[in-house]
Amino acid sequence: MTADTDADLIEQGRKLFAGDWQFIWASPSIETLPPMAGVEVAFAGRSNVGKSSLINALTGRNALARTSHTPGRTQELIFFEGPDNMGFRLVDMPGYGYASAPKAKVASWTALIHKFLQGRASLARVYVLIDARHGLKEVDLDVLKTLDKSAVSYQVVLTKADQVKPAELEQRVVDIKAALAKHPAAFPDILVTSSRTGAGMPELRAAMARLLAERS
Ligand SMILES: Nc1nc2c(ncn2[C@@H]2O[C@H](COP(=O)(O)OP(=O)(O)O)[C@@H](O)[C@H]2O)c(=O)[nH]1
Ligand SMILES: [Mg+2]
Repeated sequence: MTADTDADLIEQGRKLFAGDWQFIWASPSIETLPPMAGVEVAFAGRSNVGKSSLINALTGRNALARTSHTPGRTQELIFFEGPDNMGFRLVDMPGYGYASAPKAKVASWTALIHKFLQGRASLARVYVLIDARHGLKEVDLDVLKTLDKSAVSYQVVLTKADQVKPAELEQRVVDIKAALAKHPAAFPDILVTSSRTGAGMPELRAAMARLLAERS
């Protein structure tokens, strides 16, 4: 890729998120999902990893996706749509791996997530968010395995990069890349972001602009 295409994609990504994003649908179950349409990109990750904050940072709307200090509060698939009926949606997935949740609840979230990942033709990509302070955990690896079995391409996005020293961040990226080598369906590259500082947002928007261009 040339520097020019890079700059073009960054600009396309900026435009994609410059307009007014809206909440369109919340679904607590697989039966109540919105009809499949357009191109959907989902954000998955452990509770509290920063999914909602990332969606807010991407769209430039501080309160579009609700953020919470109480892990595990979002138990629905939440759909957001971009402006001008461009047919592009973001999906905030229910967080997994919430340690103190009752077992039955964990099982029902897991079933919902797995069903969604496996049966959604409009779903073009899943971004798996990983906390830069903690790296990959056992529950994350389970989700990667599920994604390997689904037809959806996925990529790891490190969150909260502002909380980690540069050397530690570099090591985390190396470790995760090594782990991803065992997951051929995963993008080998990792996006490093911070919703707090905005780091990595132009690149993540550009990645979605490229995906949209490939899909349409
Ligand atoms: N320092 C820092 N904190 C963050 C960042 N992103 C999210 N957080 C905090 O992490 C907590 C959980 O974020 P939230 O977006 O609700 O996570 P979710 O459960 O995955 O949706 C909140 O207290 C956020 O303020 C970030 O980039 N940097
Ligand atoms: Mg959330």
